[in-house]
Amino acid sequence: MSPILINPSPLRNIPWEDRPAGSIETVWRSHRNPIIPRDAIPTSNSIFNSAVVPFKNEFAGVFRCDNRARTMQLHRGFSKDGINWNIDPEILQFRCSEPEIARFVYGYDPRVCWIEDRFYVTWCNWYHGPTIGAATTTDFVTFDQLENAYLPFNRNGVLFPRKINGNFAMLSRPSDNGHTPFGDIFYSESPDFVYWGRHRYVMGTAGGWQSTKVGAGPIPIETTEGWLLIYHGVLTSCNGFVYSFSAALLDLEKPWKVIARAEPYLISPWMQYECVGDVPNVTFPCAALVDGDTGRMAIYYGSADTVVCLAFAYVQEIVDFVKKNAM
Ligand code: BMA
Repeated sequence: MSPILINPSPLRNIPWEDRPAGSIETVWRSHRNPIIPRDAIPTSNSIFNSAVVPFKNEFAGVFRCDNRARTMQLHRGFSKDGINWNIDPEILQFRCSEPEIARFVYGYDPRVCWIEDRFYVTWCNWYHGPTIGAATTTDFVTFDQLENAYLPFNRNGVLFPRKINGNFAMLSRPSDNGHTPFGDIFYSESPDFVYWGRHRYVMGTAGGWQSTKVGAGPIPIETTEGWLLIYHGVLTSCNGFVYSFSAALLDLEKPWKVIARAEPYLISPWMQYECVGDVPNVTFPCAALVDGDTGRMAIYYGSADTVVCLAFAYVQEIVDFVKKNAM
């Protein structure tokens, strides 16, 4: 049992590769990267920034598939091993009784979070601009769309996996209508998943790799040291944005209080598949699986807005990294 995890669930079939001999990295990449190619379904231009969860002793997920008209769509997918994925070529359909919300224009960067008795999917959803869309599912067959969480413009809506102060809790990144040259992480609560409030500032930009904007990544992981948040940060180079990721620890009951935050990145675009693609120099994590018995983590991230990749780590080692390298 990993002593640091709170309420750990075993996940014996978590995808895993040992750290390569001689590696000094806290997070190391799969030698099978990219694990999902851009053309895994016949209509796709690219498949990236996607979310996976354990499901019925196997795995399921919601995938960002930009099609060959370059419309950003969501698709569901299933996998026995978390590495080889069958992505449904049909666009994911939502049930929604509210016509104002039901009109789907585009969706991207999904996250999936189990809370109490169902999965909640959040994504960047068009409603007169980007905002946070939401839906529930129990079976990855029927998806019931909920009210959008916020007004436009917002992105990177990431739920906590349990209620906090009796409320649903979500991180988000208020933005603009375009490629947003700014961005801080905020926290909000809701008693009913309709009305969101108690908005709190969590953290903003810092130096270097996270100097332009930051946004939450996978669902935070509850540890005895605080919520372990993996988040992306953006640097503006003379040649455009560079997306890296690292981690922070947030207070368990007041998650807007940052306990520690790493100064260096954990992963930055180094590999060819991260540096070359539709948008060069992007590593963008949207999901992490954790095995409660060993503390092993499998982090899913989009590379260069083109393909899905996998990296591995130990929860304890990322927590140690954040504390040792806190800014
Ligand atoms: C952000 C989002 C992400 C994307 C990133 C880099 O604004 O659109 O989906 O990975 O830009 O293009």
